[in-house]
Amino acid sequence: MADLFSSFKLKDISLKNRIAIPPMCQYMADDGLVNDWHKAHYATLARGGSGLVIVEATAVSPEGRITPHCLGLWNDEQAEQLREIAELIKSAGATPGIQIAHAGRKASANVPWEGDDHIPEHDSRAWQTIAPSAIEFGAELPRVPKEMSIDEIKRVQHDFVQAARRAYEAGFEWLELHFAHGYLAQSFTSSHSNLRTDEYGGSYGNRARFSRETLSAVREVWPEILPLTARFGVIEFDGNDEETLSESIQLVKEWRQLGLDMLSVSVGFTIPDTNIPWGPAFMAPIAQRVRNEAEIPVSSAWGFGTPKLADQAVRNEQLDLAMIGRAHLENPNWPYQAAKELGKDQPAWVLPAPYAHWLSRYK
Ligand code: FMN
Repeated sequence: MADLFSSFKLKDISLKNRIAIPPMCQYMADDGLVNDWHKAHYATLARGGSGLVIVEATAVSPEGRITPHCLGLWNDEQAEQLREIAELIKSAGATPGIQIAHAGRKASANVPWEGDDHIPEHDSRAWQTIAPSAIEFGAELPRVPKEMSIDEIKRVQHDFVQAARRAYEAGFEWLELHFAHGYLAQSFTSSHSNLRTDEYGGSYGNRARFSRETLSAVREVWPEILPLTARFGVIEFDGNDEETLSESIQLVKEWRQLGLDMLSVSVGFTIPDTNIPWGPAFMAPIAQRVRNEAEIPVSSAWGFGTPKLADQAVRNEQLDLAMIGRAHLENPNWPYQAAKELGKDQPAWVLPAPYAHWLSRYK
């Protein structure tokens, strides 16, 4: 039976344990470029002992950034600097992953600690947002996006492909497509945000076309031997949940046929008014259902930061990988804490030797 500290193999990549750090935006970049913040941050996280570190949502184009301070992968200079991050993660013993993203109608926002709201249109830092339909998210993101033309759809898909190619060339070994959280791909899928009448709207099959085509095109450039994963909001908690979940599972099956290797099961966040049942590990049964019905390995985040909960989710075959986010911000050596609490032999040795040696001495 697998547990949190069992290894996990996907394609040619073997993770040393089932602890993964999900993408977490730092909002610390300028012009999409890595700086000292990112180097220290990702090295610290990777040295903490998790098997996989996924670099934050990295925009495939300037207008795809959530805020002016998001990372980007739309040019070679950005890729060259991200190479250092991939190397830092790898040299610490973790697998370097990256999430590539387009924020759609949620783009052009202030960083969370400066409001998390849309930058006013007249502000020189703001830019035109794009989306499947000219419908605003609402709440703190009231800006009405421009409805994308077919040419714009093709251009963004091409941007995803180029970003994937650059991610590979920069040394990342695990790619996550951000198809979740109300950003561009998720907003194509949802009838809340997609009212198109062409082949990218209407039926669920049409609304899912954007993600299917993007995934297929990325698979062409992302090596077959490396994991291609996606994060997707399979449920909205808007009262229509059974229908959304079964449509989502159907779509995940199609993605699997197109070359998807694993799904990070998440929440839609397509509309502001929902009833999300926040609580420890609340996504575990939903992730398990996707795992069983779509027959694909899954990970999930949201409240697995207590070691026993994460371990149980793996032991109960609800998750193949447990994504541990904020608990790593609180304690970057969370895997050491988990190893101690779960009674693993020589727990300090989940950390690098210069820490592990001293932590296991003088007992
Ligand atoms: N989710 C993404 O898919 N991409 C992101 O870039 C991203 N940025 C985040 C930044 C921060 C600071 C936080 C706290 C969360 C972010 N999330 C993002 C969501 C996390 O990946 C994760 O789902 C969330 O923190 C819940 O997991 P946790 O309870 O273990 O923290």
